[in-house]
Amino acid sequence: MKLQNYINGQLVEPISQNYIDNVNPATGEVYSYIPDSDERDVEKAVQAAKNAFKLWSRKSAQERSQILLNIADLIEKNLDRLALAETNDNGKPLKLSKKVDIPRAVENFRFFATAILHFASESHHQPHFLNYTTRSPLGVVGCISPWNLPLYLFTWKIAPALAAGNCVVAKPSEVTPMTAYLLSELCIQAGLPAGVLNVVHGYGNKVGSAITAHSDIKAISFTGGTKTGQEIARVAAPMFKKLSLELGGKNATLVFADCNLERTINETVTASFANQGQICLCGSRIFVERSIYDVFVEKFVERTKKLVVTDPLDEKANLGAVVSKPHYEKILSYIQLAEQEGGKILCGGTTKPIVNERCKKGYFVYPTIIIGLNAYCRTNQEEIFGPVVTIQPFDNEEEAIEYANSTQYGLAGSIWTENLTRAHRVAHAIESGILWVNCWLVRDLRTPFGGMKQSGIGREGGWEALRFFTEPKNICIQLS
Ligand code: TXE
Repeated sequence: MKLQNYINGQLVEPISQNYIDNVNPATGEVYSYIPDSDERDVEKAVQAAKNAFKLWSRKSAQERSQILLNIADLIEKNLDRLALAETNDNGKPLKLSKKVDIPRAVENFRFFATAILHFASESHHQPHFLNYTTRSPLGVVGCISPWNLPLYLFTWKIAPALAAGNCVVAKPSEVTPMTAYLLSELCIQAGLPAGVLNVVHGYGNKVGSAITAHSDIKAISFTGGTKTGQEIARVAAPMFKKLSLELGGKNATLVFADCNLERTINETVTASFANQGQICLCGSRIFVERSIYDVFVEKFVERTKKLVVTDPLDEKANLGAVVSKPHYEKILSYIQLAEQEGGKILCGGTTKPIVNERCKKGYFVYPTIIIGLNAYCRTNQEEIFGPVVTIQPFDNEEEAIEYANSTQYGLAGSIWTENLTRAHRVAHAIESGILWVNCWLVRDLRTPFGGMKQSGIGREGGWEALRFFTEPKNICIQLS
């Protein structure tokens, strides 16, 4: 199967006529081909988006909302097909695609399709003057998304951009392009006018960089690696583009002796290994108060060993394959590094799980738990982005906070304690954009989402997203 770009309302071949192999990571087999597009395809997409902007930006919020709701309905109708496509592309368990990824894509469209109906701007009164602020769409914007939550994160960007009246040139990850392609088909069915959304497939250093560098693209919303984010900022900042960068993380899980231990074990195992640990919010460094360290480690290992790593199509799978061969190799290299740094592997490691005949060439990694490392070694400082966690003891709250804040990242974290005062105190002290207390990955789409330090700039979600995708203009009128 050959995927196509979606430009000016049409599904089209890349100008180069070249294609990239698309591999199913659970089987290691090539199963489709992705357009190897370049700056010429991006140029066509930008021109289409510029033309469409005149019409789309003048539509009422209700009209735009209705079309986005149509898209949401079509994603919902095609849930099974999209979930299977996501799993074949990404390696994640099918039940996860069905329960989380595709429903969230529906929610993203519904949330922003309705949010725009309530989006209002401010006015500020002075004795003889009235200020009012308008918020207009920016024009053409670029959305670049990663492979870990493909349709989920793709729609998290394009839905607010479109709702606010922008036209979009979007690039899904070349590692997981399938559901963005299927979405293009659904957008045509939903009656999205030609050119409003354009999806250009291909490599980051060709398509992604052409989007970033294009002078008619007014803003870039990006999720991906910190290095890529730096490169995008380097090119876009001198052009004064608006930037929203959601980058890597090395999130801390802080477990205090006064936590509800059973619940904490249950939830922190999920926080460690969900989606094979390939969620930017996963807790990859666990710090446990020394008095419960041994019992925590024992129970955590026991629970982790019950997780089933198998064919993602199997209902029993808790973990499927990791996303690609290079990523598989990266994860294994970090497990080896951890051993070189003096870490002790309590379960998992570099041994390849035997899955089944279909998946004998797939990229599977057992959930891996490492102890015996200090908080400052490379294993505990660099983002691994796989099913690998470390566990370390701490002696007091100050030490726990210091460890949590010791990395260059500041995306998310979780705190486990029954002491409410401590929960607030520690949450305030941690340098992260998102903190959960006695829970993990509870998402309310109205809340600001994003990180500090090297985890990025800007926030997504709710009004933050709609403000990002609009330009405010203040008008001041003399009243008397
Ligand atoms: O991401 P890239 P990669 C982290 C994770 C992972 C590492 C690298 O640690 O191991 O990043 O992953 C596009 N200009 N995260 O290499 O390359 C690319 O085509 C413009 C964290 O896969 O950043 C894709 O569409 N775009 C993370 C998108 O950027 C460029 C999720 C992300 O890919 C580009 C994924 C360029 N020069 C990885 N180069 C999270 N925050 O959730 C690449 N791209």
